[in-house]
Amino acid sequence: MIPKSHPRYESLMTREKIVGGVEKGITSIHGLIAQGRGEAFDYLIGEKTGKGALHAEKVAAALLLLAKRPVISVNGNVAALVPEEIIKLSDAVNAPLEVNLFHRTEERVNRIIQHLRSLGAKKIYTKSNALIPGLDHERAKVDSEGIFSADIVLVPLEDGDRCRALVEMRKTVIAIDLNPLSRTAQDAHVTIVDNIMRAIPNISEFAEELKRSKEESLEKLVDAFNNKENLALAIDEIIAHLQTSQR
Ligand code: PTJ
Repeated sequence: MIPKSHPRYESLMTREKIVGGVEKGITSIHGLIAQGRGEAFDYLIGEKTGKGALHAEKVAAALLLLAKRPVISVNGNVAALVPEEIIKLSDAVNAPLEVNLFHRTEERVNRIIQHLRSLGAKKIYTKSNALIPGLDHERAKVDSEGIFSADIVLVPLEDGDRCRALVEMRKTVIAIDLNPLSRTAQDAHVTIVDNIMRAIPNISEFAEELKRSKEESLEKLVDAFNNKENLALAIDEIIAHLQTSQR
């Protein structure tokens, strides 16, 4: 039992969620390593949503609202860390979920689907009847009506090459990745350098706010966004945070 008064309470509770995910068989053991890597970057950004990340979250909400066939990709870490929040976002922007795993086993896919359904997920693409071209690992397996034919895909905590393959399929890719230097972060159209625990609720909040906006103003927001500049801002924010942390 972690006391609420512990100075690292939130971070430790997040760890508990990931460990719980592994114990329930929804998160891969490699997910623990990914979480550790994420934590290190979160430390560098000051464990808060920076200006650039907030801006990317708003643009992501606009893109999801504008999309004709948006899909939210879910892996074992996402299912353990933010299951309710991802379902709420799915409802807010009308984007079905699809489980897509790097360390894929049919058992884990089914457990994640059951977990999401038990928490109220309405629309989940569950077939694996199509392949993303150019990928020779398990992440290539997708639903022909889901990720395969989506126009916009939200990919939180990616491992790299699927993001590029989706971009090559001419899809618009929104990534959530605490590492601004990762291949995913560099290849996506909109990269949110933030912890998924903060990013998903923020995107949902922006979606609720932007729902009332005209399509043209959403398009304006999207067109004005430059991912390279925003990634450079994320790195500047890390440097600024490190400089102010020096004693
Ligand atoms: O469930 P599976 O089989 O699909 O596997 C999922 C993981 C995440 C294990 C797999 O995709 C993987 O190995 O990913 P990587 O290569 O470790 O990359 C994960 C990226 O997400 C890294 O750049 C981390 O910094 C970042 N990351 C980790 N935790 C978080 C995060 N970004 C945002 N929020 C986090 N909580």
